[in-house]
Amino acid sequence: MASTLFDPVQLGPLRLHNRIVMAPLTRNRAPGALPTPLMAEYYAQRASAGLIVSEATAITQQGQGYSDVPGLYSTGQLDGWRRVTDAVHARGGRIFCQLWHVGRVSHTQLQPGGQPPVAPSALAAKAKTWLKNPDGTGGFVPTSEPRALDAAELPGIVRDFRHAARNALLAGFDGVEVHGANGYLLDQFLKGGANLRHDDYGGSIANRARLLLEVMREVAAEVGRERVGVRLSPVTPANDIWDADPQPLFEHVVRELAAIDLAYLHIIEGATGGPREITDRPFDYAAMRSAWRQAGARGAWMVNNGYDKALATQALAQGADLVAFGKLFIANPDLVHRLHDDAPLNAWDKATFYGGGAQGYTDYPFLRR
Ligand code: 8OZ
Repeated sequence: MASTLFDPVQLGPLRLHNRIVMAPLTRNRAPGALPTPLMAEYYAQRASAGLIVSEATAITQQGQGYSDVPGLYSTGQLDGWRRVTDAVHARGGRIFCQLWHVGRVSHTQLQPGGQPPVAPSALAAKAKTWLKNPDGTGGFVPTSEPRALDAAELPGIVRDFRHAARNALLAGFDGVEVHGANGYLLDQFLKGGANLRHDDYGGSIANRARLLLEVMREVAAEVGRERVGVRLSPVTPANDIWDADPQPLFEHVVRELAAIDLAYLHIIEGATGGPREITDRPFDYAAMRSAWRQAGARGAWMVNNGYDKALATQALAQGADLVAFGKLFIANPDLVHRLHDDAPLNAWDKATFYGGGAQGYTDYPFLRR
């Protein structure tokens, strides 16, 4: 019989209680990039997910692109995350840390020394970042003009990812997910819309995939490949990213990833947080998965974007192993229980997605406690 969303599944060394994943969700409630006790409460409320993937977490200050998103490069940040992971584990949950470098999706105000953000090429993203005003309210502003990274700087970025992965395990995370999606640094290298380089990291598919693959090998070497996943978004237009020919690009990427034998691939289908089908950017996800499996991959195939119970059940029947839910988890801390019982779902409040405090964060009601 086909497995259901509520069947346990093995993920590397971890036994997950179910196949329902809490997707990484940026919430901008970490002032000074420090995780707070309120964040521990928020994640602990959602610990019945088979797996939680943390909100995107900057590997360095250079990797920061928004006000009040957390980092994982200072002892204070590690201490804050330790409270989060302890709270999740106390409720029997599992949590991976999503490791993030935003690349050009940033603002000089957030960068070390007020410098420009870094990118594969000196091309600004027509995208917004979120900055906090002095009065504490927040707002979206255009990203700053980036500078192109020198090839000599890239080994340092790979080391920064590896170092953050080590920090994640020190802070009690069960593993890490590298953020390779949504128009951030690694996706900028992958895709022709942001990468105009003429060196070993630009031009051909193999060259554009090089940085991502170097990061994945180093992170896997640091924490063990069975504790590592990666998030990819072949066709999302998020943060002004695009590629003229994503199918061969991503089939190359997954064939190379198969050799690293990661715990999972996390695939955003369509436009992040938006339509699952993009008519001018068709993409064959089944072919991508076949390329990965045919290259010997044993990990889990995690799908995301706009899933409800019916669509998720169908995805499992068609070979997905895990399904990640985002906005539904914001509004329903007990989403697993509600999906299981076909109970009504709380509606989310968009106005409180980014920034603020407990309201719209830890105050969504449970069906029963
Ligand atoms: C929404 C707002 C800010 C950041 C992503 C980390 O899209 C994000 C993000 C989403 O992956």
